[in-house]
Amino acid sequence: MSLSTHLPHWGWSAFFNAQLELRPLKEGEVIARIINQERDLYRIIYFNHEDLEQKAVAQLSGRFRFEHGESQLEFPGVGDWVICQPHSHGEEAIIHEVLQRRSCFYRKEAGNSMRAQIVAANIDMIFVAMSANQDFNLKRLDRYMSIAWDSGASPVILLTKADLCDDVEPLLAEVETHHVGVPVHAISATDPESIEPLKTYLQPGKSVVLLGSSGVGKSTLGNLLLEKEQLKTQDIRAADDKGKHTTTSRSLYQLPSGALLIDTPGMRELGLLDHQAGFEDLFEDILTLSQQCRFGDCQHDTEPGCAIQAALESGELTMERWESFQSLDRELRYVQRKTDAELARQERLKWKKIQQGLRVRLKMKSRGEI
Ligand SMILES: Nc1nc2c(ncn2[C@@H]2O[C@H](COP(=O)(O)OP(=O)(O)OP(=O)(O)O)[C@@H](O)[C@H]2O)c(=O)[nH]1
Ligand SMILES: [Mg+2]
Ligand SMILES: [Zn+2]
Repeated sequence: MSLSTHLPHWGWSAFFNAQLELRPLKEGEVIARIINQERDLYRIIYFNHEDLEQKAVAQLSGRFRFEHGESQLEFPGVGDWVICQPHSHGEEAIIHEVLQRRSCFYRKEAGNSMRAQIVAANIDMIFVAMSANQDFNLKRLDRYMSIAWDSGASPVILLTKADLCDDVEPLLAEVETHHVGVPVHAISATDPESIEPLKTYLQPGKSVVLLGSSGVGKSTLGNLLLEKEQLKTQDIRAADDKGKHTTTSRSLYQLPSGALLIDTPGMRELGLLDHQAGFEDLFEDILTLSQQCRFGDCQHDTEPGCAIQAALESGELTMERWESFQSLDRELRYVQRKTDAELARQERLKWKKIQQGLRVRLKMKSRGEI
């Protein structure tokens, strides 16, 4: 079966094509890309037998759920390429397989440490957005940058709302020295020219994801790049309401430039990462103190030169505060360990599956079956 020549416009590449040698399409199956996800409902794009672009609502097959029920990271997310089977009328489909990802990032669920969920898959570039107003915070940027580096895609830092900052130059310089080699741009929705430099990243078939805290202007930028008001943005009146975020699900859009853009909801939705962020801000004094301990791996117990013990003695740090830090810290470490173990297990499973596939192929080859 020959594939649609339009697939590369949605980001299809040789990397995915090669996977079809191991798992060829069966009768009636098509290649599709996930363009939106809301819980277990997926919206997909594919090309029908007349090679026309078709959107459909898709669900995972029972067999897929059964086989991958334990490992959330194997479930599809926005940007994933899947093998699916459309129903006869074409507007609904069943997802059978998720192709191996070239890059991805996931969120850990706060309440349930064993669960992690794909935020965006198969992305080439991450626009890490942080506003240049009073919300500017280098530590938070660091956290987003570590998600970005882990994903396998290349980050670009955007200082948004530059119009709300008297002088953006010092911030630019600070970010540049902190993240050497990462492109940094100051942009403002009120100044279309500030968006122009971003267009060099928006090459046809390349996928870009917008990442950053709620309210930094991701969807506003998305609309400017889409050249139309397609994404819902926060009401001006609601701008002080930090409790809610405007974008509630992740979606992929085709830009006029031919690039693909994924908009994501803000930080709160990023689960545990957010908790850790809040934690670090909450106990900034203690984290600063602990950097002053003589030994880098100080347990803040009986070590000589411990800045925490000294602060407890002098009264600078109360015992109550130190204890609440310790209990939260223990909890977070525990959650982190559990999640890491689960992720490692899923990674091993994935490689096992790939190896098994190869073994089957070799066997078939030796028997002259392929
Ligand atoms: N002054 C100024 N306001 C901006 C700019 N960009 C966005 N805003 C405003 O900031 C608010 C939040 O913008 P959104 O685009 O909805 O933010 P978001 O990052 O998509 O937020 P979530 O969807 O909640 O994650 C809106 O009221 C925008 O009008 C900018 O460059 N300058
Ligand atoms: Mg938004
Ligand atoms: Zn110490």
